Amino acid sequence: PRTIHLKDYAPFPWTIDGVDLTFALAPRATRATSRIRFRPNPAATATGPFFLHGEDLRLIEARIDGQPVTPTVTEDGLTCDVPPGPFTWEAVVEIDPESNTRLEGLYLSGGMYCTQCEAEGFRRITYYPDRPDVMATFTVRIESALPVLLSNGDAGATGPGFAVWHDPWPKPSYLFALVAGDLIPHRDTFTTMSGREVALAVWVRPGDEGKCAWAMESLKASMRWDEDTYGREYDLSVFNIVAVDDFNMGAMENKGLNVFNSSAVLASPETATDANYERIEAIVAHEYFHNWTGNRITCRDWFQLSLKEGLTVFRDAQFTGDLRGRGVKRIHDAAFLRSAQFREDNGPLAHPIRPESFVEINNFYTLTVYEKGAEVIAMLKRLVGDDGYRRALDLYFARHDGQAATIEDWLQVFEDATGRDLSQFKLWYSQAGTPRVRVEESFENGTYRLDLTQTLPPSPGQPDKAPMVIPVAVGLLNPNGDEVVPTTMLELTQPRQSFTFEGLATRPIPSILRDFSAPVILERDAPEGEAAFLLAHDTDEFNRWEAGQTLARRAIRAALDGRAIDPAWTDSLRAVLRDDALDPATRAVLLARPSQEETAQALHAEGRTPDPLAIFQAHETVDLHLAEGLHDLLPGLHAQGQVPGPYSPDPGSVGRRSLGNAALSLLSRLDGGAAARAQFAGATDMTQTVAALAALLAVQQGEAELQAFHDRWSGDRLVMDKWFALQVSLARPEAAVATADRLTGHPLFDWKNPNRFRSVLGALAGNPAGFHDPTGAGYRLLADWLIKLDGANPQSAARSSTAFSTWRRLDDARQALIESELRRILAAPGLSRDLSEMVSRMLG
Ligand code: BAL
Ligand code: ZN
Repeated sequence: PRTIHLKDYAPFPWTIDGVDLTFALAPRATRATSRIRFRPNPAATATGPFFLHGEDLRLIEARIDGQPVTPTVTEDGLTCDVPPGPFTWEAVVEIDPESNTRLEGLYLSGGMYCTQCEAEGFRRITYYPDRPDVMATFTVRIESALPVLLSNGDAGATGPGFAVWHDPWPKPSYLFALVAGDLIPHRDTFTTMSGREVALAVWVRPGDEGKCAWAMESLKASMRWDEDTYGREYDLSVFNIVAVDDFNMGAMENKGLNVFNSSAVLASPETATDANYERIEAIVAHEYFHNWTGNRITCRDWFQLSLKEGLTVFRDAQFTGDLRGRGVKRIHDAAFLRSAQFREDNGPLAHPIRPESFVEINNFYTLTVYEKGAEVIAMLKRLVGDDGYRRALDLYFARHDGQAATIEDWLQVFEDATGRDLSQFKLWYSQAGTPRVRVEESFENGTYRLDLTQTLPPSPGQPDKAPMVIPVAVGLLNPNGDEVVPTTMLELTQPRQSFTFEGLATRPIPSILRDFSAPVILERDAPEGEAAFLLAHDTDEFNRWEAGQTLARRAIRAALDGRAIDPAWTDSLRAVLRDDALDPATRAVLLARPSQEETAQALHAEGRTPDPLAIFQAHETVDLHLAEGLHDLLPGLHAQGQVPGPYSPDPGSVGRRSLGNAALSLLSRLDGGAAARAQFAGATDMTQTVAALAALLAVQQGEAELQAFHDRWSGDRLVMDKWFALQVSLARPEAAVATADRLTGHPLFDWKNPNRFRSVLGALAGNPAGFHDPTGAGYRLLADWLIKLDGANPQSAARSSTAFSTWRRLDDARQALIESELRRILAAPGLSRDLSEMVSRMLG
């Protein structure tokens, strides 16, 4: 397969004045007729043959300016002789949605037609220059007897058996969408800031119509927020969301017609947890925000993916922070980044936010492009300030509306709006890996000095790195707990740099990297007692939590090394947990300890070989220690989670339940599961049910509850995903592989459904001690399933293969076992470009 390089970018030699598409839908033979008006692109730097992408299409006929032509058709497209001036291209192709198990292009899910075109699915629908810098207006006619026929833009003519849609906004093909089916709408309206009324609808399969209200609320909140916060108004008369059961991603921002994985839409108190409600709210917002950051301004090429994804993740995080509390949102995001994106950085899949090359772009929809991409924007905002950020964004929308832009364009608006030179900052986009910042300090004659040293470890293809711009937010506290120096932004730009604070009466206690001001690893030998002090006194919510994490890390390390755990941890936690002035959500995150993955990374960084089983056992020891140390508080904290009245996903109620359930999970380590069993029996919503079941499974209880859950919910697809996932992710190390293997034989295990596949095989990868079973049985099971899934859905198979990505940090025996599985996958006949690129990169 061919490698695509950023440096080879060249504009398409033609531009498009308009696209007309007609679809005659049929499960095995859909006819797509295209009529595309091309003219030479005045901005083209070179001419070339007229090449249109196309895959798995049957070309019936083609015409240029009405005359039949015979293009040269290859596996990935066609070429054709064309006139030198403007011309109209027409083609009729036949496609087979029913056999499309890749879920890219036009396919059938549960009897409905739907599409997924990002990144390169449109070429499976018709011949087209399927690249994001070719933008055009589309008119779409759908012919089908199905009752609901949807496409992008505003509705046009409609009649028995057909509907026409016109999208007035030029867009790249990856934002095209079509949906046809027997669907029920949940409708509402939204009046925009300039007084235009927009018809909103969430479309679902019959039976799901009672589960749409939350997605609709989230949509309206997003539309209002983007007006209030960024001055961005919606620009069509309709906005449709459709829920689809079989979907590779979470959702897709097609212009005016967002298509969603049903797990990111459907919610009712009985079937969805608080976490599901929060995820729906965030994804609805994310896709809606793409209307400006992604659709109105799109990407010049796929190397610029973070231009829209990093920015849109940043925007959805701001939105969630505004609605649900900034501190806790920041803590959740940082914890996620550390365990998931730092993990990506910790092995052969490490790559820059803007990669230089790829074989299959689907493999770069990664945590680095998305989450680290958002962190980089958060740093930019810290460096230029809130006003500078707003000016830069206003300029970005004004200057680039209607364009396909680059990271250079993005940074240029910041330079122009703020006068700041961002040439060094730009390294965040090109250098891979997680920087480490070492902190040393001294205090003399009233002057406190911080010496910061930055290093960036080598990553694939990048042995040597240049120093980055790292904003380090610091505050200083007096030993009595008062803040003597409020949060100050230090800008680390050199390999080593000193910062001084003068005129201090006593040696201060530093609070460093407040609000997780940069996505780095801080290295510091903190004096005894400092973390406990900060846990009690820090005014920064993130660093207060971080102090608790530092104590938890020490406890885990003591357990790993067979030492006694310092009681200072539970002692200082007791004080904050008893503080009723502290909101429950904050207290809940204080009860969570670092993930097993974080512990593995920390050991690896010290040159030790992480043993997944030993790490699991150490975390178990620490959980038991925490439960015992807090035993008298746990029933009271658990009781706070019983929120009276009907279920509501408001932040206050969610916070209370998260505290109650964090306490329940510890309590079950002491009471044999009694409280969890009682909660399960009395629960009236899915949050309380799942928390109780999880608490039971974590202590090897809950057989009867698992069966009851199955019997109650076997008809609900999304709820059953939880049933599958819980058992696998909470299985004891020695039982996890067998559990996963057994569940793949369950009659409801539909492996071609990405959600269901992940609920078993993804959950196995999420149970490190189980997956890394020393016999290699977990590796074998996953490899078998990846090979099988690859034949049907390469994109999902490639994504699931990341379970192996940290293999090089394991012991020799495990490395040998994984290497032989990776080689077995690579040798599988007919392996996809997607999976072969991933496995090749992992083998290095
Ligand atoms: N653009 C792919 C799905 C998402 O990031 O919204
Ligand atoms: Zn996105």
